[in-house]
Amino acid sequence: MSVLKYNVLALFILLGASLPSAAAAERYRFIPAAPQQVELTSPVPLAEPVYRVVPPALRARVAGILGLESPFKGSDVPGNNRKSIQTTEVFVGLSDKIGKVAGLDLKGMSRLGPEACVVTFLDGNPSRLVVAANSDYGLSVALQRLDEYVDDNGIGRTIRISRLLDYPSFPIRGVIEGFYGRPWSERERLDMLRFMGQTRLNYYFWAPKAVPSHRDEWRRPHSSEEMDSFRILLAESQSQGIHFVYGIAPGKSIRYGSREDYNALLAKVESILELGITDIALLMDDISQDLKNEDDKKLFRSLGEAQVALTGRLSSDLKRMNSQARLFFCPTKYFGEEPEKSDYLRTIGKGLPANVDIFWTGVRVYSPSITQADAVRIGNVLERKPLYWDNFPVNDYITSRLHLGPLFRRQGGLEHSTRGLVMNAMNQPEASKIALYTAASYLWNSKGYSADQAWQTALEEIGGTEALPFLEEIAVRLSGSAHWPEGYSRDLSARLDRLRTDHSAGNAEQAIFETDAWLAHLLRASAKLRQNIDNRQLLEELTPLLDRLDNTARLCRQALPFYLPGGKENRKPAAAAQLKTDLDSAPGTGSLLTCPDIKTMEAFIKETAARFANP
Ligand code: LTM
Repeated sequence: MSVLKYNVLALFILLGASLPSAAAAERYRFIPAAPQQVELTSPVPLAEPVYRVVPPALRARVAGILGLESPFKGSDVPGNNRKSIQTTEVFVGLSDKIGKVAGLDLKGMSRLGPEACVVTFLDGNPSRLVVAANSDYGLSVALQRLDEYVDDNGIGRTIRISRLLDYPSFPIRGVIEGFYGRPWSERERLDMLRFMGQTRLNYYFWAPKAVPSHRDEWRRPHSSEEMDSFRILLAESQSQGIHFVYGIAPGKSIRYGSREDYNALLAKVESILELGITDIALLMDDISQDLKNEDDKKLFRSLGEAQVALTGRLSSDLKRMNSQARLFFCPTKYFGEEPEKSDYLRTIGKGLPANVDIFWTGVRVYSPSITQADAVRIGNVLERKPLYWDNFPVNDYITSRLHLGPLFRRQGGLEHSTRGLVMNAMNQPEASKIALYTAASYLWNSKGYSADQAWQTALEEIGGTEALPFLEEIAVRLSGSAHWPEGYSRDLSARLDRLRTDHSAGNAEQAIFETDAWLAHLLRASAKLRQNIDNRQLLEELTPLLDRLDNTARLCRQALPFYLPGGKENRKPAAAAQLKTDLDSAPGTGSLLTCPDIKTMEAFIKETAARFANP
């Protein structure tokens, strides 16, 4: 009897609450990362399966991967044939049960968290296959992995692993609809939940700043349409194995000492609990750092004290109303390099109940990197591991740019010092999926994460294979941000600089020729993307920026001949002035916070017009 020895990755945080059941394992399409541990072998033939233990709900799925059960069930085989008929005994189920039935020590599994699973041969013997997990969700992961590593060549099945151990790096792998501006529609939310289920993201936070009943008019009860929508979203979340978290942001106007305000808040949250939503987030970001209300100033010494009192009370009332209820909290100060210097944060850390998760965006609002050192530092102040509200790929502060690059510079192993990461998305849900896919990959296996690899897969999964090379090129051009400074090449500025220098020396032909070819290539990529992309929603979201990119690239090409030596016929002042007129009349021009290449082109067109319109 072999005892599995696990390389347990430091301490694992068990989720406080039970997982929603992953009802339809079949629905999950991919795990966006490599397994935590896998021992690959050359393909081992699998004989016809004999199912010893398989939960009824999973039988069809297991048979789909390993084949229908053999009619010869081991000891049932008639004596003479006994040796000649090979079967593979298959054990599938929850770890404690399988441990007992198969005589396998799976106790170490519990330290790997509720989503952990193992696929292994018993005693290294390929005729006995064990697939075990700590939960239904873990079983759906295990079967997906099995499917990945079992091949059917038409004659028989083979398996390419001798042992696999898998579990997500982070217990909380989330998406927050926590941005300003246009909220997602119900259809978009449902679609996002399905995508999250597919990519193993497991927490969705409903917190759209622009929805009045979430923030500005938080006292107002939800309309019946809103309640119906929550029901629908909750049902989809549950079927995808996702925790649906309801956010409420009363901070702009709440009077912390007011019984009336507290009751309004509690009534609102109670109505949500009644729907079956048990995860609640109290969000106090982007409000005054000081107490404003005169009565509050008399009752509390600071904003921190007032929020501690409110959160403590809400937390215990929630628990009283529903023992499964959990609370998340976003503090008013939620980023910084020296958190220990903040009295407010120390008050929050000391005062909030230990089971309340507290958000932190990192050293900045948009943190270019998140390291273990930062996490430990804020963790010491908050007296618990922080939960990162990662402001990527959100673009509400820079609406004429899309963040289409991968997640970068989140340290491998960060899970040892944090509860998880919750990604704040863009107003464009479909375009967000590129970054979210890469985040899902990091969150599943932080140490094995390759931004580039995950990004390539994301582009292909989301845009389709045909569009891949064009989407990649356009993503690079349309992105560029603190998160992805290396994402866009500085090709264009360098080319235009050379063109200016060569123009002064009277020999800009080559630079003009090369820049024109570069712009033509860009325009071709844009056209090819439009032709080849099969994701219509993504195209719709990209179109305003693609139009702007195309328009500026065309005008930029028209500007180039002005720099030809001696080409007076190309330097008609009216034509130069027209460039500026055409640029100004194009939709979107002027919003400065756009992607770098568009900015560079717009500046060049204006410069050309100014230079040649009044010779
Ligand atoms: O980041 C937090 C905690 N709050 C807000 C978000 O709602 C907003 O979407 C982002 C990006 O602009 N910045 C914030 O400060």
